[in-house]
Amino acid sequence: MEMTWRWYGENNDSITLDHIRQIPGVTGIVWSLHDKAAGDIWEMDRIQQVTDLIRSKGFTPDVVESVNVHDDIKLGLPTRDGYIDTYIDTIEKLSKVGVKVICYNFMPIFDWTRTDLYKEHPDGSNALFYEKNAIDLDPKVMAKKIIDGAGDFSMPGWEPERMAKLDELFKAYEGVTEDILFENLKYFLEKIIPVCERCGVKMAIHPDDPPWPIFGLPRIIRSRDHIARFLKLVDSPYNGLTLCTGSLGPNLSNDIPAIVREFQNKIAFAHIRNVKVFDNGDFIEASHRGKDGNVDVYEVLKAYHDNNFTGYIRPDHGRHLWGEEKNCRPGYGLYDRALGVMYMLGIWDSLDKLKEGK
Ligand SMILES: [Mn+2]
Repeated sequence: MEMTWRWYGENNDSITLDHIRQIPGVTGIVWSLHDKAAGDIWEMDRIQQVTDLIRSKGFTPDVVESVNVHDDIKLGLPTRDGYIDTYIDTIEKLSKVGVKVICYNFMPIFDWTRTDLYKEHPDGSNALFYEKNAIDLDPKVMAKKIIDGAGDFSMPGWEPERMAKLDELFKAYEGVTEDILFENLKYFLEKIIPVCERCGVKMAIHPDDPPWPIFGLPRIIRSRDHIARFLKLVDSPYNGLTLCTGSLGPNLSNDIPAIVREFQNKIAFAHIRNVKVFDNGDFIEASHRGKDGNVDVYEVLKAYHDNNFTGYIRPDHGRHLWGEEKNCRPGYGLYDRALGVMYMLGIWDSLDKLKEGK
């Protein structure tokens, strides 16, 4: 496996590439052009500039997270073909600089959703929190909370311009069921996967977060059965998964180590994150240590290790520690993710030794 780190780009992240170089074992940067909205053209010179910078610091730029999918594609509107052409153009350009994996999601309107970006843990750190009952609120109230809470940082998927069109978007999604969303995803994949096969770029869909429908919108990548259905839409080694333990984790009936074992050959990118789920269904993001939450991180990593996983892996959201609150992107501080890297590498190195019989 290759340990990576999500970085939001120069002047767009509280963390620099020089910081990341000092975390043991991190060899790849997961990047994107974060100022691009879904459907925008990615210019070759911008792509070249970022990947040159990443390489100049000794990292690989093999994984892009994300290239966002326009809602017209998810909705299956006649305008989707133009947006799919633009998406294909981006895949082709990214392949030219050596990108191997593109992470994306197919969630209607909203990206990951939380009710509180800075919920305090008993130890005084704070983290992203989801209160089940608060989600019945008006989605506009929710959007405002997330945008305001993020301060000066723009939140991918929660761009104010998009949120201003919420009424329009909700109307457009009226009548869009799970089956229709699957159909529209299949149409998109049938157009892009042949391009990916030619270019050597794997598409890796990210599960829905949280793993259940919200605001009456369908969500289709949220359990073992949904993943199995997704993989059958287009059967290709280039149609794969970003397996995110933190997205599947809040539904305790998701047996994540079993999911990893079953679909491992289709997992291009592993997101490791821990969540602590409360009896009432609320959940908070916890340290990567398995004992601090409900995700058995050891068993997940063992599932990857047993199958000699050679894909990309990264620590996902961490808590905000040691004064980071509001000085970093929510969930993307330095310290807790760095601790997460060390926890994961500790487990991985031990598993290596055990396998070698040492
Ligand atoms: Mn994730």
